[in-house]
Amino acid sequence: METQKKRVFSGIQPTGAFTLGNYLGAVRNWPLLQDEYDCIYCVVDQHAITVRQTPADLRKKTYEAAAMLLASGIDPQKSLLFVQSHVPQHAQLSWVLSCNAQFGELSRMTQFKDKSAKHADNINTGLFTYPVLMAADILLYGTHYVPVGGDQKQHVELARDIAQRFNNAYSETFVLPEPMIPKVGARIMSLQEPTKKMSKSDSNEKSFVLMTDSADVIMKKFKSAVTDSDGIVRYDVENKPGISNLMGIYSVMTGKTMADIEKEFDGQGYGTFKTAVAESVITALKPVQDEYNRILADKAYLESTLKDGAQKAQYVANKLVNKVYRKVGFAQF
Ligand code: ATP
Ligand code: LTN
Repeated sequence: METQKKRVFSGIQPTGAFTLGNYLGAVRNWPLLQDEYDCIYCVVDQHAITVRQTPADLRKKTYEAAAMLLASGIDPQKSLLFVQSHVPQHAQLSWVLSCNAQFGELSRMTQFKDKSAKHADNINTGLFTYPVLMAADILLYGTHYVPVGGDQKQHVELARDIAQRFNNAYSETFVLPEPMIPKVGARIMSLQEPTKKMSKSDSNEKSFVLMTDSADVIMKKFKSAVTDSDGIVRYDVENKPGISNLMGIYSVMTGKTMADIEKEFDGQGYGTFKTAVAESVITALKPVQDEYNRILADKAYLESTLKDGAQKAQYVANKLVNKVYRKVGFAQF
């Protein structure tokens, strides 16, 4: 008998071009799971409006995000790819889950604290209940594993807590999800302040590499990356955060271990090392960028892929929402 594949679900916000952090921490790993797992990937536009967006821009970025996921290797024959707002069951389940999530636990979420400090003029309730919608995304599809960067671990654990609480209150309904975090690349740091996470919303453009940056720009950004003054390529996150971050990037790109990298650049200056890191990134991104430009130009293909994905997702999600509605006691005719 064929055993059923385990479910994988992940999402990314269409809030701008993806950074190298998004790629190495999350997106790059998603296609690698397609054969072993039953994968669902989602462009989470409803999450994006927790921060003020320009409507025309959000629409454009939604297409761009989907094109970048396809260009990175997500194959719609193997995985489902769709836009969150096209599957209304996410918002439906989110309401029920919000009645099973505690104010206190949401108040402890690091991302909420960070984002409300950053957007002090717009601390809307959506920003606060963001992790509940994320729990709905995950729990709707009976997800076992959620491939994300290290910063999202807390949110996946919260989804698990909410699921367990619901199961205890109403009987077994949700699968308890687990985060799937890469060993290397889970937390790519800013190139300018290597103790801070690389983030696309950073005001200093030199702090991040975008997946759409040209080879010249990537080279320049790596060359101006902040390091230290001892001139030795050695992995030591505490004392050499800049060099260690570059080594992490180079390690994911080349598959080399930290020891290999230390040996390779023994006795050489940071200039040579930075050039090698930049080249490894340029080489890895080139085919993705070419494919991205090709797919983005083919709007009909993009739309039909997303439409098909949404239809299939709705079918799965609808069954779960019906089940949840029944369990909580909503009258159904
Ligand atoms: P922002 O920086 O604007 O808050 P973001 O870059 O974190 O947004 P998301 O859409 O929230 O973008 O994240 C998508 C995925 O990328 C998540 O799985 C997240 O964990 C991962 N990710 C984001 N930044 C990094 C990073 N610096 N290193 C590793 N993974 C990251
Ligand atoms: N919160 C995530 C994006 C996200 C997500 C999800 C990730 C929304 N829903 C479901 C995994 C599963 C973020 O900020 N990176």
